[in-house]
Amino acid sequence: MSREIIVAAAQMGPIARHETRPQVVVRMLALLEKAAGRGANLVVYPELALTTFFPRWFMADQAEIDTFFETEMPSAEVAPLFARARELGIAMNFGYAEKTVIDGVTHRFNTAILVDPEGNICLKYHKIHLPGHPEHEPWRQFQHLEKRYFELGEASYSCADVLGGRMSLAICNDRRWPETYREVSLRGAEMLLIGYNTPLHYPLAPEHDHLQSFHNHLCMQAGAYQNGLWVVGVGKAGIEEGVAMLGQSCIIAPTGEIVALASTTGDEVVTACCDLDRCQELRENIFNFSKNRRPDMYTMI
Ligand code: CDV
Repeated sequence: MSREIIVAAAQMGPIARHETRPQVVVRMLALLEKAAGRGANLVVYPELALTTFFPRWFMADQAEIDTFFETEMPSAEVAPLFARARELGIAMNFGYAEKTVIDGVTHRFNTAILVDPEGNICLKYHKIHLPGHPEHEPWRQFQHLEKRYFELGEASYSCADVLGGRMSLAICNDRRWPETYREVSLRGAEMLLIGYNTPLHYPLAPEHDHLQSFHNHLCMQAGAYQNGLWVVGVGKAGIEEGVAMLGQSCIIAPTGEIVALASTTGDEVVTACCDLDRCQELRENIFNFSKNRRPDMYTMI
């Protein structure tokens, strides 16, 4: 049986602060239709795909902050996207800000979900490496307040069997950490889906600003190769509320090669036919973990 799936990286251009969920969903639907026209089985959207990247602003009023959060998924506004994907028989992954009550306590997470072709949420992930800072830092050109608005969640690294393959999720800054790829590959993941929002300017090390694109691909290509899995990285790109965001969305084979790459900073779909059996090219050879990996020597981790 073929284990080839057609994957669509659905990059999104800037989302303005005033853009409503229905307006964003219309854009996501257009990307979905384009992907369907190319035979896609899976569509991958960015981190926090339903809104602008709101952690760039300091907000003191929790009611205002909560306007960026979803309290149910699918919400009435996102339901048309679920319905159309189900109709087309396409699985999808996207990120959103989740507000939920667990045991009477309200939590807020930076969340990604995987929705199977039947429209069921089959995997949920809460971002593990939350970057930025918890307090207002007026010296910055823009804030990065993920540490203020989100908390670490329960839904950490795990996998779901979808479309005949084993899929896993991570979000943005998680892609820079080798632990992410190793953890999911040890769990058997054959494809890792990663949405991101990456400003071109990094206030703490502006001397690296020109390396954003290089580092984006460097970490995902290395993660793919060193763990023998497919990686799909999808950004929110372009000038969003005055902040330049990295595009360069891509699909990476287990060899580390980029097989599809976005060429704009707007809404754009790039696709690749991904043979999940290609993971074996690495996993049965140089990265045969059970034969060659030496956890007994890795005493510091
Ligand atoms: N949304 C992110 O996690 N962004 C970080 C930036 C702040 C470095 C990233 O790793 O791309």
